[in-house]
Amino acid sequence: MPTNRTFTMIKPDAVQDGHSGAIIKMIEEAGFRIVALKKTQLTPERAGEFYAVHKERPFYNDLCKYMSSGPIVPMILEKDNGVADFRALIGATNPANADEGTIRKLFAKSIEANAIHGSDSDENAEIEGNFFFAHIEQF
Ligand code: IDP
Ligand code: MG
Repeated sequence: MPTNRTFTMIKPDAVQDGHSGAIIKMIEEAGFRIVALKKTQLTPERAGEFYAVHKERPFYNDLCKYMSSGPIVPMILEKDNGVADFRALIGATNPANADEGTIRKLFAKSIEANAIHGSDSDENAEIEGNFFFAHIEQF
């Protein structure tokens, strides 16, 4: 597979618990190059925009509240087969179902507070990366 980009963010629970460094280390050791990175915080409205695809789901309001509850660390990453390889590195949405050694197995607290996001397609990776980093001239 050619090199491609994915988008991730370390979620408020993992940042609050001081796991950002350990998670970034796992990401780099798995062969991802960090293209862009920052620490920021979403408003509930911005979180709602990011997760608009889930707005009919019962967990949507709670998710927006949780995702705006503290700082996050969004990143654009690059690697061969980046989207799929990153989903494998983070593990299943529900940490109870996540494989041993995955980021969610190690750091997630619950199906909602599950430590980290990973894009599900090349197309969404580009949209999500632009959501946070469109103002950067070159990345
Ligand atoms: P993903 O992050 O593994 O792609 P999605 O189904 O896209 O999972 O859901 C987006 C986020 O919404 C999840 O990462 C998690 O934080 C939250 N979420 C998903 N399903 C549930 C649920 O059943 N209850 C509460 N929160 C959920
Ligand atoms: Mg998803």
